[in-house]
Amino acid sequence: MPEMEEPVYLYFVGTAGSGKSTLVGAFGEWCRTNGIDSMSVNLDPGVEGLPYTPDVDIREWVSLSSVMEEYGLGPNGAQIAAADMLALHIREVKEAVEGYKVDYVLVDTPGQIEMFAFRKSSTLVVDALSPKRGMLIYLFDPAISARPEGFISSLLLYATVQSRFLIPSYAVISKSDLLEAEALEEMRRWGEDPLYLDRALSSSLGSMEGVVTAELLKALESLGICGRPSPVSSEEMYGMEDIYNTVQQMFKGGEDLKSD
Ligand SMILES: Nc1nc2c(ncn2[C@@H]2O[C@H](COP(=O)(O)OP(=O)(O)O)[C@@H](O)[C@H]2O)c(=O)[nH]1
Ligand SMILES: [Mg+2]
Repeated sequence: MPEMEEPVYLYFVGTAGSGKSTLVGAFGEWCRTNGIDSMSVNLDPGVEGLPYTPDVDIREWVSLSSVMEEYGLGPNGAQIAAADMLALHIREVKEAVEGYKVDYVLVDTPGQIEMFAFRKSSTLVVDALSPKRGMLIYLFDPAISARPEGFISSLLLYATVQSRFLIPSYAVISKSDLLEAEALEEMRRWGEDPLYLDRALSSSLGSMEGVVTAELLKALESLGICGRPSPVSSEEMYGMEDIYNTVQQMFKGGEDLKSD
């Protein structure tokens, strides 16, 4: 029997409310419709009410309410403690995932991005789950990023997660159904061309900020941090194919999506 190839892990990352959980559900649905084997993993110990039913759920091992109770912490402290405790159970998570034998593992990361982006535990998690076959799907939330100053903040967070995880990444604009075509095109161009973003920024801010951000944006441009983000909508179910095709190109593991 040929050896099963390790699955590809997709980590959905973005600011709170950017649509990670909804996209994990919608992308899983899209995979089912297209005959692609995937499963979902919830890594948010504090979430209440997910828009999908996770196949593997960190809350089975770490729950926010029991961390609060056990350590006498408030919700903020408990979030941090729970995010760190997650790493202690990552072997159990991995074993549970391996029981499914799928090609793609869709990982829903903690609601608050700093729990994932800034903590050592999450690099341990990514290393343990997918040392070679992992990819970040970064969500730009129109609620924040439709304005140039919000886009920059989100772009810097994206640069942060990229430098921390050192696995391939792909940027999307989530909830694209909420945007007018023109606004969407503007955001896509900002991602593609940071100097164009700088121009948009200087017309909306004063000149002082402009000096610092212009230098920053030049650096981001030469590092090739973003590229042109793809529009995605979980609500209207589009953009899933772009994500899939990008992952395919990166790992060439599974089957190509058949076009008919
Ligand atoms: N219009 C629209 N709303 C969305 C979409 N995806 C998510 N949302 C809404 O955005 C909010 C936050 O979504 P959620 O998936 O919980 O975000 P998370 O915190 O990143 O996991 C919810 O109210 C969702 O219904 C989308 O594609 N279109
Ligand atoms: Mg969520």
